[in-house]
Amino acid sequence: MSSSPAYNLLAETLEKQGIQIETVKAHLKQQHIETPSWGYGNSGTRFGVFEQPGAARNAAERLEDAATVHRFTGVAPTVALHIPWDKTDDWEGLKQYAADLSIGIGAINPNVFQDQVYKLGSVCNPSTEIRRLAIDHMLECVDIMKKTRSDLLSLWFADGTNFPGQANFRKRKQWMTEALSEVYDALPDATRMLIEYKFFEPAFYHTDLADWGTAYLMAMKLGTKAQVLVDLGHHPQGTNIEFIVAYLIDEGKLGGFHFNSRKYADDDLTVGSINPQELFLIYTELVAAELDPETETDIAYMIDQSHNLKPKVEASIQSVCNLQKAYAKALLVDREALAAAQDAADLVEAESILQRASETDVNPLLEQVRLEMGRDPHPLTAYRKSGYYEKISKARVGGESQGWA
Ligand code: PSV
Ligand code: MN
Repeated sequence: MSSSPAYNLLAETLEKQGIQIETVKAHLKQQHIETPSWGYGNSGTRFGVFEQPGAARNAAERLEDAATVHRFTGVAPTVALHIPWDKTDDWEGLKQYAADLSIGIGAINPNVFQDQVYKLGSVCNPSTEIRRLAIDHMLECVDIMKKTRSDLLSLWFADGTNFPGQANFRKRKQWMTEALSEVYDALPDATRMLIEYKFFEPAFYHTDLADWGTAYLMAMKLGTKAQVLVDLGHHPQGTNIEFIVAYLIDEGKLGGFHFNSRKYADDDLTVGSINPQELFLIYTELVAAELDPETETDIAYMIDQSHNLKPKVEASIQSVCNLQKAYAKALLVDREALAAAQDAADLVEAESILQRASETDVNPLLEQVRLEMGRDPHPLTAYRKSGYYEKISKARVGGESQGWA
């Protein structure tokens, strides 16, 4: 297969640095990024929802969009579902439709935050009946995992309080533990529960699972099938997320990611758009673990973005490409030289090694990888030319929208 002069030059430069380009490409070809079904339907903020032409109205249309993102990128072969937004009476049919579209169903996300009954919380609600409803919904999702052959139950709770004195923190911690234990015990073999934390919102005084420590504690109590999920939008300003990532990996408790980007809080901006350096540093830790034969990891790489304003499929393709870029750069870090600089306490050299990798233009490399995978080297341009957006804009008119909006 022919390659561009830019790629040849890059390959030559990297080989001189002792970096095996074929190994780097092999890693990039097996990258797996899951896109969220809720990124394809209409969504908005609490101030309003702006409808988009062609927005997916139901689970089947969301699968079609996810499959389109995979078709153009080659590295997004699964889609996460949110229940009840993606609920259907025919799980077998939906699973088959996904297979027909050459994608698979990924994580199942229960929704215990939107129904009116959850106004004061779900598993930490003061009402025994509402706590039961929330647990039963999660058990229903375990059943959906069985029907769709999903191996991930991804949990996020909006539970928290808004006023001092509103509730008893310790009681709520015990309710959370009881609920998670019951669901954990129902998990099928070879599946995992991912526990997502978020430091605030929708509650503003306290949140029951506010940080990696509280999520980790629950995962520890439950057992090996429970791990922590890191959503990049769920930390206070300035948090060193790459450090959290390294810590969780070292404890065997990093189960998954929700990628997005943020300026202020949980903004759902395009991953890599605000702080690409942070994303690179996170990937640097992930690749370090991937390359270490002593470290075992099983990390689900998922995007969690609701594209309120950007055309949804385009925004997803753009996000996937940004993740490829961050991963590629992290694969170019000279690990041996970095370890030597760290051992010698050569701070300037250590930082320069990271900078060299992060400043490398990896576009020619990614274009070559896509060509070798039988894809167009420029996914976004190819998608825009494909006529898919025009087709869905015409076809998806009227009808009930099932989901956020
Ligand atoms: C909450 O902010 C969150 O990050 C959770 O993952 C939800 O499931 C998702 O967003 C969708 O609203
Ligand atoms: Mn999330």
